[in-house]
Amino acid sequence: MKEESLEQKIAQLKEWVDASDNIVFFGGAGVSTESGIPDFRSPDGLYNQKYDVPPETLLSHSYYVFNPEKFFAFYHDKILNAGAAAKPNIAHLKLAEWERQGKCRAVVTQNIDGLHQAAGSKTVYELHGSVLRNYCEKCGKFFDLDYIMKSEGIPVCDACGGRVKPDVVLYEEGLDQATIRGAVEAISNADVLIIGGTSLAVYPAAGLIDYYRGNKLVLVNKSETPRDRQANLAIHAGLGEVFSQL
Ligand code: CNA
Repeated sequence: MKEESLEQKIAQLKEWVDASDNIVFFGGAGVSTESGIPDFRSPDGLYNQKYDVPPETLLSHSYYVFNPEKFFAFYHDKILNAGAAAKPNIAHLKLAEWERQGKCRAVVTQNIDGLHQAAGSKTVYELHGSVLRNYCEKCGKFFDLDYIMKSEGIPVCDACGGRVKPDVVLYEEGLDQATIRGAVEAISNADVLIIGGTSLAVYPAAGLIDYYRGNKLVLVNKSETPRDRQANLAIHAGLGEVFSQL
């Protein structure tokens, strides 16, 4: 059987989107690459740059605990500075518009950059937390991104001197249960599930798509993923190219 063209696939997606009032979007780092934030696994992503210590280790809980200076040097340089000037792109903006129109029920994201909320989305399940929130490990005081950006070395609480930890889920750490519950409920009740900009390699996050029960599972990703064959519609293209036609 001849495979449909990109135009035909986008037309099919547009038809499903136009007809639905219960779209859920599940996304990853590829959603923000067109805002200038590198992802992890693309050829120019963080994992393909050379480090003495692999990024999975640098961003792990034990590394954070035992090597905080090096952790924060990497975190500042590669995570915070990379996103400092980023603005929402067409995919973030379209999803927020669909929410305002009552079409998109939730965005479930593995991203930690806050760009969905910056675009105006309200129901966003941040599976891996957010760089915008930071808490003192000793007294729990909240600190915004600016505080961490301006800190040098290990950020410390101005009230008690405790170490301030980004509210980001590091490797070896568990996901927030309430966030998972919200995401599972949205995905299991969705009519159209659009998965975009994720290699679907990071668990347990990637496993949440198994809760989808419908027959309009759409995958929009530049490269192939282990779940392409499960999708009712798999589109291998950039999100900007696809979303600008919806
Ligand atoms: P990943 O493993 O780096 O995969 C990204 C996927 O997106 C790849 O398969 C790419 O082919 C694809 N892709 C890249 N650009 C585009 C584009 N413009 N259009 C369509 N597809 C594209 O990232 P995952 O999110 O799957 O991995 C999960 C990690 C990455 C999470 O823990 C995130 O916190 C973490 N991360 C987040 C950010 C961010 O918040 N912006 C940045 C880098 C990494």
